[in-house]
Amino acid sequence: MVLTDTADKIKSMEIRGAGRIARAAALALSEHAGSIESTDIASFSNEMKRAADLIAGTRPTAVSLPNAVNIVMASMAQATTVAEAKMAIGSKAFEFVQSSKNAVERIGKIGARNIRDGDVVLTHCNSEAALACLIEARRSGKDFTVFATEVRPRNQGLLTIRVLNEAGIKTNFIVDSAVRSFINEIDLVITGADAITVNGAVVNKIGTSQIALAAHEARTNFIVAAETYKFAPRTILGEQVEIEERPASEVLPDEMAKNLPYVTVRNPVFDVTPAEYVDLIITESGAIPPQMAYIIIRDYLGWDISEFGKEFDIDHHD
Ligand code: RUB
Repeated sequence: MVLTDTADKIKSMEIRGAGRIARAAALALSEHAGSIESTDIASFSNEMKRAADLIAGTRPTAVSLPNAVNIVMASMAQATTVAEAKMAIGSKAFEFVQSSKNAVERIGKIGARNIRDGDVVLTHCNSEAALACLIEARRSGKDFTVFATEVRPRNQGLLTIRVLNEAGIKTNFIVDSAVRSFINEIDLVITGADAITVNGAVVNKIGTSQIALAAHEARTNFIVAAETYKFAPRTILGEQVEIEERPASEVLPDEMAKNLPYVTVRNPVFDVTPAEYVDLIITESGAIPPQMAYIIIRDYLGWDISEFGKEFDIDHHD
């Protein structure tokens, strides 16, 4: 079953990275819609709501996931028959996947302009959007060097160095704790994002905020490459982005942990970088300062402050 299979793959991180997760979720919903046999629109939409909740609940931090689910689910709002609903969901999911891929490509083009010949660029984790900027800069003939971190405990840095190597980009691979030792050699830091809040804070792989702090201290530019569907509309309502904490066994093997009864492993896998440490956010709609995050949420995701009213049933008086 595609839905549960995709949900399991997202949970186990076989499918990972905020953009890939969002695209996989959209496609899984579309395939699930196609597999529903009922011709009753009410039971069809109940089943789709169950599917949407299941897939949206697989990982809590990447806001691209609920955003993709909401975009796909909203497409069936006007459908009066199951056939119409299936058609709407299928074409919206396809459109989302296409626009997501186009967004990454566009971000690459915009982001590459920030990389100069001879630069030394540091990246953390494995972000398609950040890598798109590096690959496009290389493709356009720029000669630069990258530092890529290891990314404990899941070693996403190994994925990154393979991609960089394939693109013929000279890369130094370092352990996460070596960042500050090298920061004075770095001209630019570029990372991806799992979520961007209304106040421009960037939620990304654990360790990102330490890197941003080191970059800030060294006056090194720190830029973030993120599609507009990574912006978190519900932060307008004061909601926090939940930081996922994954199993202790990712950090310390169970057989070692069981002999250390006083030791508790903590494994938060994302952290929050405040807007003050972010110089620029590259989206497919252009490069913006983090302080403009609200504009993206309002103009590109269609969420306005007036949503407050709807959410809390507040009467608006003119
Ligand atoms: C991945 C991660 C990436 C963002 C952006 O974490 O933090 O930097 O998701 O990636 P995980 P992309 O490996 O835990 O999913 O630009 O590919 O969407």
